[in-house]
Amino acid sequence: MINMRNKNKILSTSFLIILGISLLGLVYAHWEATLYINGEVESGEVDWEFVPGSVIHKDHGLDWNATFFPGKGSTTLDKDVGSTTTVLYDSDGDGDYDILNVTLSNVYPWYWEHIAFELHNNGKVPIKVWRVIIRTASGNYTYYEINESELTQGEYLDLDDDGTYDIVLWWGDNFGKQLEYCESANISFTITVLQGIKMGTTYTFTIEIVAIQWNMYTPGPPP
Ligand SMILES: [Ca+2]
Ligand SMILES: [Ca+2]
Ligand SMILES: [Ca+2]
Ligand SMILES: [Ca+2]
Repeated sequence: MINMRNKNKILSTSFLIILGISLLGLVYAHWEATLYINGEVESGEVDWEFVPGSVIHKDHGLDWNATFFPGKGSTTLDKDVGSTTTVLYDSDGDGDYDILNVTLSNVYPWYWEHIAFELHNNGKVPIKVWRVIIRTASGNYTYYEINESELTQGEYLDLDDDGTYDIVLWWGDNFGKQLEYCESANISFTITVLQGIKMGTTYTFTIEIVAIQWNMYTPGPPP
């Protein structure tokens, strides 16, 4: 049995808790509004870059080989036939690197590579990693796109535009990850060479990351 006195006590405690939650809500709403306004005001300063010197990959000698499932685990072999090189470019001349160029030389079916880099927010507002654009460097510059909704499957790429897929690229996570001003994120992807590759050939493609102001992010396919 709850007597009247205790009941009043319970009621007043509940009231205080509800008041507290409401105040928290108000503070939170205000904080959100402030961030949003700042984001809007400074929306012209959304920028990001590949961190110079941050690009790393596995094959610096003996080749790696995908076993059984593309992108899932690998073992090293005792031969050095294929090789990978990466170069960063500043395509718009604003002083930061925005394109990662990947070249695969003399690779063969099930050759495997893992490439990682750091992405840095060098703009003024928080950003989120939105999508990845891959372009083949052959005549057609075929355009592929990966976003958060496609993370569960590999992206098959026809690097020489001959109608046969040459590699499958598995992108690591970090879509939708928020980067505050000056923050960086590690991002990586794997490459598995497919049966359709032509032996003794060099294949090149480019990777561009597209980030977006934090409050404009949608996980689905970009419009
Ligand atoms: Ca830039
Ligand atoms: Ca090698
Ligand atoms: Ca640039
Ligand atoms: Ca091909």
